[in-house]
Amino acid sequence: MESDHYVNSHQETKFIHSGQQPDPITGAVVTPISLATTFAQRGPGGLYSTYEYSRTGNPTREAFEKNLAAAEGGKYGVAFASGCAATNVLMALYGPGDHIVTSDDVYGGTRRLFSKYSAPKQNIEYSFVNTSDLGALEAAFKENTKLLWIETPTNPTLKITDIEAACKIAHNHNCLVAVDNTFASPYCQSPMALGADIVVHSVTKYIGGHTDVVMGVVITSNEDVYKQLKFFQNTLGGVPAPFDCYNALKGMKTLHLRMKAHSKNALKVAQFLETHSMVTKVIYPGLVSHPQHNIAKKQMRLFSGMITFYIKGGLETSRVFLSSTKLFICAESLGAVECLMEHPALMTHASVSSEVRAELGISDSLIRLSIGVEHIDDIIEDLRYALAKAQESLEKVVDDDDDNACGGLFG
Ligand code: P1T
Repeated sequence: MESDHYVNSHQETKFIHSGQQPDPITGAVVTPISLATTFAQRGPGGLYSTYEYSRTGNPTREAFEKNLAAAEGGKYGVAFASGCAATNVLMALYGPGDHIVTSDDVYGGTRRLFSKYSAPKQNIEYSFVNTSDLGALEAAFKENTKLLWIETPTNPTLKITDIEAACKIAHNHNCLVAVDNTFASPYCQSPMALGADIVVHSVTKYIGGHTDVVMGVVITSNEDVYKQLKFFQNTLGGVPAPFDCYNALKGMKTLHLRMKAHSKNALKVAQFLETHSMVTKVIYPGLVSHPQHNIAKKQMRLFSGMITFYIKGGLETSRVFLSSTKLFICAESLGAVECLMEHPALMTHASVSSEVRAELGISDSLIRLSIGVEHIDDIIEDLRYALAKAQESLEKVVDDDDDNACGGLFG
């Protein structure tokens, strides 16, 4: 759906108002949840022509689609029942003989979709490359490359790709660029302003923001891509429920407030972790120590709320840490108001082969944090406690080893 007259407003204003206006009949300020499955084609006053059938078009969904199109600076938004459904429908635009270049470190479910479904079933060829390395990216293009898929920051190792530079390379090869903007959110990063043709979101994350909606969306200004997406939305049928669209719209109204709080807390947590003896490495785009910090600074308004770190020890220490927090909840997903944490190797990226995980640095010591908007002191206290527990367990393992050793450390 085409974006509306808030197109020249600031992000915050667009998030709150785009795609919505008071209901013409009741004056209701909030977009109603329109549950009707079908719409009368003829009424007493004449023809009603806007909607036909709710899979094809729904007023609540359309408000959300317009809102997201405006938020990302695109013309059209097309919503789906999940982030994976949105990615899948975009892949439906391609087929046998087409080649797609993709970031190597993408959400495990995206990698599974590409390598275990689209590649074997649609005969699409994928090259997984480190898109942060522009030389490697340039070398990956072929005659038949149709799409560059970038995830930045990546899930889970938070690699940053220079979106503007990557778009220039791809466009030189007559190739479209899609950016999965889930980890940044439309507030922290605007890929279309940097040249991207398509933006994809798992709405389930920062946009929803309250751990109560599973949804996805694709945004584009490309008329041809939009027409195909609309066709596939109606034909394949993976549409979101009106209630979910309402929830996601509600999430958009506070997105900027939440992203500021997530980003502020995350920087403090990252700085705390960097000083902790149980942490061997912290990855956060807002830290000067991040290898692509300068690119992140150039293309992100704020650095968002995702942190990954390597804990001293192995799987057992990770397990102790993950079971010792009181505030952080060990659960998949991210971008919520509450602090979440997870173990990518055993959870979100378990479907990725162990060889690929090893290449990407997704080891048993890697822990991913989604920093919430609780009070920073409570967040840090919780981490301090769980890290102390992990340290105790590590020292115990060393002691136990000593008990079993013949002659001790120097013996
Ligand atoms: O879960 P779903 O709404 O289908 O979105 C898939 C998806 C797409 N892109 C990115 C970058 C994602 O992180 C996800 C989902 N990720 C998780 C569930 C997770 O915990 O990482």
